[in-house]
Amino acid sequence: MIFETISVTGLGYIGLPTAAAFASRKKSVIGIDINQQVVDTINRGHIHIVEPDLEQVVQTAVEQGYFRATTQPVAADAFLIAVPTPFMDEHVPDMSFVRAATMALAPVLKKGDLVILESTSPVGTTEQLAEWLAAARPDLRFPQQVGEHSDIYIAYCPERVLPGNVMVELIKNDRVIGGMTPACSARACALYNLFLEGECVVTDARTAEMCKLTENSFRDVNIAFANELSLICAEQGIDVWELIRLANRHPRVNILQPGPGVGGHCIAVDPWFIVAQNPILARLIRTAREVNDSKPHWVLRQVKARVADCLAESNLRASELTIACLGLTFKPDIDDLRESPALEVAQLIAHWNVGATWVVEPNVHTLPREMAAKAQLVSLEHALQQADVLVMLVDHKQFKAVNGVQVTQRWIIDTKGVWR
Ligand code: SAJ
Repeated sequence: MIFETISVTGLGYIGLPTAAAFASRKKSVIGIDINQQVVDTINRGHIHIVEPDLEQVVQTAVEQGYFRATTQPVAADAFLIAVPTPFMDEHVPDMSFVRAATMALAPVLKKGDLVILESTSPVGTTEQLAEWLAAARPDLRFPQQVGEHSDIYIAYCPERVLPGNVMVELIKNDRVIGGMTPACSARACALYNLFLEGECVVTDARTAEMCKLTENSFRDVNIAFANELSLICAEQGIDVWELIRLANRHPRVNILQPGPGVGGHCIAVDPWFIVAQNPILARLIRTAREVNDSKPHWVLRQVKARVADCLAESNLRASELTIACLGLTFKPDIDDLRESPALEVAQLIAHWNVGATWVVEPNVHTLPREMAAKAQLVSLEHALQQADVLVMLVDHKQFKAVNGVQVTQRWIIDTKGVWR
């Protein structure tokens, strides 16, 4: 099983680091992306996302000729698909990017090639992908037709890397390998073992698909527990962070941290894939999503209550008031705004239209379009000196570095317990 050329479709938060990891092992890697700007950036040795240590690996791989990007698939020995799988209305998964990526590579497939789906997908997607390919290439034999003797090997191998620590976790984490046949799994293991230090754990494609959804649903349910506790504690006059710290001293209790909600393209999305396929059975998973999704609105109600206190206790008029939102990204020390509850809270505040809304976000240089007309990006120093109300939304390192004692504002809504 020699993989001379490896193709990676989708050069985003997962595809780009994965392509770079193969290229760093001196494999010829072709990255495919529909976005010409992304392709051009990468071919100049730069990256379009923020991820520690990634740019250096990409730059070296491009300079040494192991990695190039293009918009059209070309022949390769292994094809990885790492395109987005968002959801549409009613939280139904949108598989159109997976389908488009699959159909685009179909014409360049040849006997002996390996196709791996990495995108988070509902159970059964890998079998569906195999059907799409079989329909497009009747000249080739696929696993669902001939089992072990197929011309094309197909597997589902989900990524499980944590944004912000991708270059470490990509190499170190164990990898679930769900081949359509044992031969497919063996090929996929051989491919990942080019850079993997963790173990390849082999299963079938459907279990691997469910495993990915399960991991993120587990985390979502556990964060929902923390978020529900934070609502209850606010009502009971209890410091939720103190409570969790104490409860976690029990040897079998490990409660996660509350926040403004749950964001990112994974945990806020993937559990819905289980709910969409199992609407009657997935009660806890659905409720966890609802608890986490409703948290930004609860935060807004807290902000409104504090602002009412502020107006009652100061000489300010509502129009003179300044509310500073600290953080917009979906978690600390990244630039990713996808499904960000912090962004949602800031938008709700800005559209509430009381006084001025300021935003402090050290990882973003311009406000997203939907906020630009309603809010203003300011420095942390400026917000700390001038704002009337502070809303802590993301525990960025710059915010944690501020000593809470130096914060003079009386009206603070701290969703992350940073300045307790
Ligand atoms: N969050 C909390 N409280 C916590 C932990 C997280 O409110 O105690 C929030 C974060 O602020 C963020 C959201 O949850 O808004 C998700 O952040 P995260 O750090 O839990 O996860 P992601 O989305 O960055 O990455 C997850 C990881 N999955 C698990 O930990 C089970 C990662 O391993 C997956 O590879 C990734 O999803 C993915 O791509 O699916």
